[in-house]
Amino acid sequence: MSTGDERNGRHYDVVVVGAGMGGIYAIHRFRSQGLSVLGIEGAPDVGGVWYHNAYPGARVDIESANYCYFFDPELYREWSWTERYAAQPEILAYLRHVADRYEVRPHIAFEQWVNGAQWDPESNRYHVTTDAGLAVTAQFLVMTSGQLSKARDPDFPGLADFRGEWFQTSHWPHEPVQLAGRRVGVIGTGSSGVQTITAVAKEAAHLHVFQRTPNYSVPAYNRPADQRKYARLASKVEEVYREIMQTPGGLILPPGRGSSKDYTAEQIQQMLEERWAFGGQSLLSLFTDQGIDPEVNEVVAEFVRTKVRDTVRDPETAERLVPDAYPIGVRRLCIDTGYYETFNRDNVTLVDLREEPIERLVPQGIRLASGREIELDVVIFALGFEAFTGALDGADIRNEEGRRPSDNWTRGPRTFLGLTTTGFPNLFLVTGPASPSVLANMNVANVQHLDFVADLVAHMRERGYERVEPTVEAQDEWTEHVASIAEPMLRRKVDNYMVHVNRDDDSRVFIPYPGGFGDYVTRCQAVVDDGYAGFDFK
Ligand code: N01
Repeated sequence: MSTGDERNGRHYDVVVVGAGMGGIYAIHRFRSQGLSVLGIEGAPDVGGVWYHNAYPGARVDIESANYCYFFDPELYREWSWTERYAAQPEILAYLRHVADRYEVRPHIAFEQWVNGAQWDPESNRYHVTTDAGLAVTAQFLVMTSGQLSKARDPDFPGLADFRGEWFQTSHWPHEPVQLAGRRVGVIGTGSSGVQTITAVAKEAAHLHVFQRTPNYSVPAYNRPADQRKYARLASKVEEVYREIMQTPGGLILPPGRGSSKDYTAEQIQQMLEERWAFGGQSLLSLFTDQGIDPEVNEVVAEFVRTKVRDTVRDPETAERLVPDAYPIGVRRLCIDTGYYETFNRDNVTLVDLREEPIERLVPQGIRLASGREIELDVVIFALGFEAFTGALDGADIRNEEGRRPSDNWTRGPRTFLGLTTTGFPNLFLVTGPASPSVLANMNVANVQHLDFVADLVAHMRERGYERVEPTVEAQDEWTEHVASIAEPMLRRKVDNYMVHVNRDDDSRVFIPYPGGFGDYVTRCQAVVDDGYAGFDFK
């Protein structure tokens, strides 16, 4: 109970919402410049999505030597990853280590969700409340609540009748879940589903995979971390970090090869094979025109389809798995460790929901529209997230007119730099809409944003300003700038969680900043160099 909480009624310079990768650094960064900070976190521990997504097989899809903090070279050097792509328990252990090393935990109110944040223009403060009864005020509200953190909950008819157990990948229990020897169904084949399916197939008596849209998945080639490579990076952390800050994705990948038009068909196939052998997201950054020119994209897509057909032995299952619904790279590429091979196992069956949609759950399992019933002991939902606005809406942030940010975004998010939005003074949306966000290495993006915000706050303190918000002109310009870069991109044209579609006129707003992380960093620096042009201080 927070009514007896000594923090009740206190005023803080900064309230940080969410103690994941972003929140941990935020608390450390703001505290180290002498500000009073309170973090508020729903879970009983730090970690954010890496706490909640503890499902079997969960691991990062960016190499761990890149997906970590660079702000302190000592921290980088003292931690050594065991795998090229660390699994969820190791990432959580790392985040706990960072939280302890920088004494972040004492500044977090755990096990409570922010359920209100009302801006008071008289005092220039947010009145922040939680579902545990905590009430505090803060001059600055920093949302490190994540863009992919509010789960899309299952709403299948009959769920309450199901006699087995069901779980969501995004809220996986921290107690052991018994899957061995049981009949398991997984619904959803995005990044979470692909990882879960590959892991659960090895345990379950039988696994049914319920697939609505076949996605592209490429091998991670996970393996023990190359300690010599890591030591090399660790010996020049500052240099590596500077390099990463200039890359398109906030991570080091093999360099792109320019336009595909400069190569013969044979050379292109050879390069695709090289990328396939390297693994991971590198396949998407091969040619500059593969995200724009449908014909070039089709060459890359067909290359992956051939791999699927070559891997999956049963031709009918292979055809169902072949990703044919959209161009490659417009949705996030899944990175796997033996996903397609999983369908060669005797204990795995693919159910194509395009042929047989789910009608409902029944006490003994799932009934399909065809009338077929599949008996299950456990159902796992990997249905994705209410991206970008889910967690923000959950905190119920209101401005002086009683509006929430998303009330102003009915035709797509509008922000300045993805960090701030007009009408909401002193509110910062870390990795928010129209920042590189889900297109970048989130760890690096978080730190870049928080350094920007912390410097902005220091700038205000030095000059005696109490409130800041972007100008309407700056926000309009940024929104148009993002739209103009996204305009020719194939990824804007396909429905997915990165696109806001206005159904009345089919206008489409691509949500993340698609100009590349390095370009974004340069533009942020230009704003600073120009005396925080685009911000209105009071
Ligand atoms: O979610 P998703 P996710 N009936 O939205 C299906 C990050 N991430 O959690 O495509 C049946 O991609 C849906 O089908 P469809 C990463 O950024 C990273 O997997 O809409 N199916 C789809 O197959 C990623 O992009 C990592 O037809 C339904 C799936 O559920 C993001 O999180 C790991 C359905 C949702 O896929 C989201 O990935 C995990 C229904 N009613 C996640 N509703 C790594 O770092 C939805 N689906 C590796």
